[in-house]
Amino acid sequence: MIAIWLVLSVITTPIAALVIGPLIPPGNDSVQGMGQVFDNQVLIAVSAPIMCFVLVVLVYSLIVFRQREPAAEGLPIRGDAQLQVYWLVVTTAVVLGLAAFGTYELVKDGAGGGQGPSPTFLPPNHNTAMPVQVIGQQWEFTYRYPTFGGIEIPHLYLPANTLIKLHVTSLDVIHSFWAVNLGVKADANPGTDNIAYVETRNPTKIEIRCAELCGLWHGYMFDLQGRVVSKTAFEPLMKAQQKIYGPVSKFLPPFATSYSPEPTLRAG
Ligand SMILES: [Cu+2]
Repeated sequence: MIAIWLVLSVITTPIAALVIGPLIPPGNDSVQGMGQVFDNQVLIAVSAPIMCFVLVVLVYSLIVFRQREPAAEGLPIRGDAQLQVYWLVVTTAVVLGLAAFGTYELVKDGAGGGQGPSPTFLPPNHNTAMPVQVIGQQWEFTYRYPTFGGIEIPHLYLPANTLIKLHVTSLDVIHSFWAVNLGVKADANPGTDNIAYVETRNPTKIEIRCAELCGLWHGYMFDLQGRVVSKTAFEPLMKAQQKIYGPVSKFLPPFATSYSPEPTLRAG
């Protein structure tokens, strides 16, 4: 049984890690996304031998312990001290090992999730990050750029190979900002500045969806027109956006970390 398990594991583990792992979202469009793909590869590589073991035991039991005559039973394993020790040692090692690995991966450079208004785990060079505010409301996200005159625009545009500091907030109910292929998912809470870091890579489309059931048209709260563009194309693109959306900026509240639709409650 162990021989069959070893052979199966040696065959399936590299296939799982190197072929199936990279097919699992989010893909490699951001540094955080790459980190998630790597994590998936590690998890699926660890899972493959466990899955093989379960299947081998199942098939072995079906064949060897099949009841041929009345009252025939398989080997009793209850009270088998050696088996219990193996079981405890292996499962403890796998679970604690993955917990340590997962914690390190989360802490390393931000795993693409929001960390609240004062993030504990900062990516290197976080001081150089470009701030972009994501504002959720029923039923769309808009994006505000404090470094481009505080304009607010309907699609997310980001420069390539740049660390972005996303300030995610909401005007009404709880939404969740999910930039699918960038590996970012951060809750958008009213009155809260939820910060998530993401480092873009090559120019690409951005798929954005709301990931929190937020009302009647939640299912339509998506946008496929966001773009990561080259650094040289980004400045002219934003200048053009400023031309279009700049004139209405005077009707917006001043840029703040969060907003209230109720003017008397409006946070500075
Ligand atoms: Cu929503």
